Amino acid sequence: MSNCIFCKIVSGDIPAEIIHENDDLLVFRDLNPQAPTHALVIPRRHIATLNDMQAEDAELIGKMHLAAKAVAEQEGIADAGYRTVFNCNAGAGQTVYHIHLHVLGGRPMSWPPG
Ligand code: DGP
Repeated sequence: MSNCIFCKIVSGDIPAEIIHENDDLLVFRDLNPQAPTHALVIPRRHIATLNDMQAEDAELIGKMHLAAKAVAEQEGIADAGYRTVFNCNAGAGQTVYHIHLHVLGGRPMSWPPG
């Protein structure tokens, strides 16, 4: 998608601090971190929201979670604990319409989220 910020990160047109990648996805640090570790796992392929996921995307969603786990281990937050979040649509706080899995850790977290 030509007007999607995260597609531009995938293509290299916008810089990002990439900390993990493979053929299916990228993980980079969030521009506006909400925790000492705050990374975003995104698929290389444009999918706007979780509502747009299809059954054939199940493996991709699984790989995104495996990437979150790998990044948590890499960042040294796996044992202490970390949170993964998909925001879907504006009511949940989604601001970038290319699905992304937030990976947050490095500080205590409360529940429920705001
Ligand atoms: P959400 O609110 O769930 O749609 O989260 C979008 C996140 O994306 C937000 O935490 C800030 C981050 N973000 C937005 N634009 C950029 C960017 O250009 N670069 C990086 N690294 N992060 C961005």
